[in-house]
Amino acid sequence: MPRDSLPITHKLLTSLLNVGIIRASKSGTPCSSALVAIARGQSRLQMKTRTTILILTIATITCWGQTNEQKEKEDRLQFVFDSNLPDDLYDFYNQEKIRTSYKVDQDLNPFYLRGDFDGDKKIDYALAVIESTTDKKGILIYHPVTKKYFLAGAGKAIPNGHGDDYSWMDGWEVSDERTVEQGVTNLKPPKLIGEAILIQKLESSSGLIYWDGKEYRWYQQGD
Ligand SMILES: [Ca+2]
Repeated sequence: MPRDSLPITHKLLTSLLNVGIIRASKSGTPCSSALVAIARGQSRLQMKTRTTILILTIATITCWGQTNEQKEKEDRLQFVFDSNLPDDLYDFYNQEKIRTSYKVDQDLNPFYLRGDFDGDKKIDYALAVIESTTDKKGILIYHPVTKKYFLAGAGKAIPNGHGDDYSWMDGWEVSDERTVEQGVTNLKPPKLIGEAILIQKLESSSGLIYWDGKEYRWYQQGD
């Protein structure tokens, strides 16, 4: 078996379970119960990737009739987003308290960024999210080394920022600036420790979200 096939299989199956494409009902059909067991790592079956894909296809077709058209569409979209998350970010986001509190913002492209935001030379992630209870948009920044996460927007206002809802945001990227120029306010530009995240409202304003050693802060750039 290829070295990576089991973790990938596990991730795919967990995604399907999470979005309800495969249903683990109490009575359980033979296909669903077997898949649930495999997904939870309890099965001793040594399945090859091709076999898994075949079973997934059959299970998807078999279970498809259980959902209505709208639900199918949402589940499929969620599955696509889940499947495209890097493993570290996927494991973080799939913690129940995170997943139930924040939806992935599917209106933003890309929907996550990777960079060294805290300057420790290890990869961090920023995920575009919507706070489930308020529909406020923002960013969830995750440091895999310490397993800590930080919010900007989505219900949390960071220092010098634009409030706790980034619904106006329509573009973002990892900034390539190493030295920050004076912005439109009197605030002195920060000395960057890590990579900053450039947030834009297209043809309008822009700002940087940067790590100051303790927390993330905003620095306004354009109007
Ligand atoms: Ca880092």
